[in-house]
Amino acid sequence: MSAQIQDLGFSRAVPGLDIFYAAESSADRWLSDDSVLALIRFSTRTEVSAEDPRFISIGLPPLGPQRYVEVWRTRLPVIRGHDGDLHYATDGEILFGSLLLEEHGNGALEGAARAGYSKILKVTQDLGFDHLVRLWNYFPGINLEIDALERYRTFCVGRYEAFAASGHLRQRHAAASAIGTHAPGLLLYFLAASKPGMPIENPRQVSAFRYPKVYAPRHPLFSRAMLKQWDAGTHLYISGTASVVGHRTCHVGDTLEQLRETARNLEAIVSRTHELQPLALKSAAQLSLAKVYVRRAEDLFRIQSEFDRLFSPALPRTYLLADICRSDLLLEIDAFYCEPTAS
Ligand code: 3EB
Repeated sequence: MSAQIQDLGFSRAVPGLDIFYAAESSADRWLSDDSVLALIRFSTRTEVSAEDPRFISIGLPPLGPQRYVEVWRTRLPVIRGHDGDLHYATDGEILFGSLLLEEHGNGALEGAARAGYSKILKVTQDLGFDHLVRLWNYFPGINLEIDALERYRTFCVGRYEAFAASGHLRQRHAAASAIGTHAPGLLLYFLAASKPGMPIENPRQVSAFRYPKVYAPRHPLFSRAMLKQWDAGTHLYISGTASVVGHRTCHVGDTLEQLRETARNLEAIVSRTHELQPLALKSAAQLSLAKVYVRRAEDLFRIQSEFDRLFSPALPRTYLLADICRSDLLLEIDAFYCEPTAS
């Protein structure tokens, strides 16, 4: 009992699930904590652990001097399990799951994406967590053209086919990111819930599931953000956001202008959220966490100082070397917000 009280004293004053960055050297200590739902490492390899479904590593090399792990911590004891190669951990309300698929040869990505999503849709239903809240999609060579189709577009086809085959096309779409890694393996991980969240679109952008077919032969299935009321508090999960207005890429070749346009998109999502449900969140500077995906390492310093100016130097963020799903996009940001509990 006293250990529990001490433990609560340590944790931050936030409800339900807390997502934060911690020093990489503390990773093992966090994994020994039974209320940790997930621990994400950024490195040169994409891997999952056969022994611990909470651990994943993404082949996105961190940029800059700091080395962080992303820790997802709940307030309740976590139960772990797996269904075949889909690993999961849950505190009863929130399901964290991950799946690492191998591609065997050219042309295997569509099948891997379809198989991965079919598995996710089936297992989440079997476990009673029918509602996908947030999805991350990571795979290498995202802009490579194979058989006249860019791999991102091939991925979109496989994902779409899985949703179509399961009769889920009309369902609310989760918030998502689809990012190119620098290591082999298609890694899918997600948050799911037994009750739905509220999808949010960005009025400055055409919804991705209505993009013209030039961007992919099958629509990308995601919403711009998902507002989720957990029993213990409200979260906003913002999808990968880039310099896209309408459906077009803006500021081709100009990293800082792309960052400014991305900031306008994030502010638009925050405003739209506020219209639907007034939160303490009034500007993107108040977001709890951001991941900044950077295509060219040499852009890092310029991005860092402009990010501090546009948002806040106090906004916790990681910079990761990544490819973005359109070859003309030089950066993308995804973000998380946790509404502070009323005191
Ligand atoms: C865009 O605005 C950028 O296919 O799951 C962002 C987030 C993007 C998710 C996905 C794609 C995806 O269209 C691309």
